[in-house]
Amino acid sequence: KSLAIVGCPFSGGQPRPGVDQGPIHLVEAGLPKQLEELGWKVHFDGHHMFEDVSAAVGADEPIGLLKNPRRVSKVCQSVAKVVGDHAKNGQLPVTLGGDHSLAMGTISGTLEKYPDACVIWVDAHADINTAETTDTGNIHGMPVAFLLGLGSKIDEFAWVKPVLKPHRLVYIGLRDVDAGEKRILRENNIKAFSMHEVDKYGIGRVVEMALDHVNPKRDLPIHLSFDVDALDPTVAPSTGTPVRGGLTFREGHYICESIYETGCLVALDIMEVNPSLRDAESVKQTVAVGCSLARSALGETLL
Ligand code: DIR
Ligand code: MN
Ligand code: MN
Ligand code: MN
Repeated sequence: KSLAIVGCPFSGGQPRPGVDQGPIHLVEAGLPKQLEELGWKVHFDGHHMFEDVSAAVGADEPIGLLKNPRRVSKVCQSVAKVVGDHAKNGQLPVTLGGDHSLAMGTISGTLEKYPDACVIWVDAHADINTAETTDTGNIHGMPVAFLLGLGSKIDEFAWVKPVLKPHRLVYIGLRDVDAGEKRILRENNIKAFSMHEVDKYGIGRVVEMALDHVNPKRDLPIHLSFDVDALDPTVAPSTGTPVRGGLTFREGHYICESIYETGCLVALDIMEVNPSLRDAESVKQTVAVGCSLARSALGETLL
């Protein structure tokens, strides 16, 4: 039972500074030790600072609408390698963001080691805009589209292979989905449980239905990518794009606990904690929630 914490202080997929400090706060709050106490052998060889990337990239003018495209691409490529290598060494990668564009890297890395893995994406947003549909140009709203191979091909992102199949992806927690994204979800038959379904069926049934869709026999590896903005802003206030009407504290943790119970988890992302937003108490609360979500996904139980 061995895991590797991959700290990714990176904010280039969105405009708000501070999300790069998320992983530093999560580690300083004691996450490595907390995971050790759950019985894991924890490898943490420091945060990945990406200095070589920033130096190599220079000014990084937009490509079409996409902002910071070269930095995002190079950082994600390096994250893919780190995550893939840890997975191949038998260490479950726990990636701490940083903004959610990083999942382009983490999921590429996971699928290299486990080509039949499925992805459970917990988020207020679908993060499935293409170069054509994006309103903001922020790449943290686009990683899923890259992984599915949707949208026009951009040379800079040629390393991202369309490794993810639409039927191996499921969403939980959506409530702020752009019009173009809704069309993409529909056209590609992608299963999504929005907050409407969470209200209607309860989180227990939603997780069961989500697993039935991507992992019917409970025998496929699972990559859980958790954007803390899936939680209600009263639960996780310090994040860049909060949306009201989100998951409760327990609903978020229930998702993590039930995925751990499948025994299929092979990679975990905790993304979009931004310690420079809101007051000190909110920051403390959001960092603590990031840590407790990770613990729940890695075996902490209530009894
Ligand atoms: C919006 C917001 N759909 C975009 N996305 C966010 O920028 O494409 N993702 N906030 O986390
Ligand atoms: Mn490492
Ligand atoms: Mn996200
Ligand atoms: Mn989000």
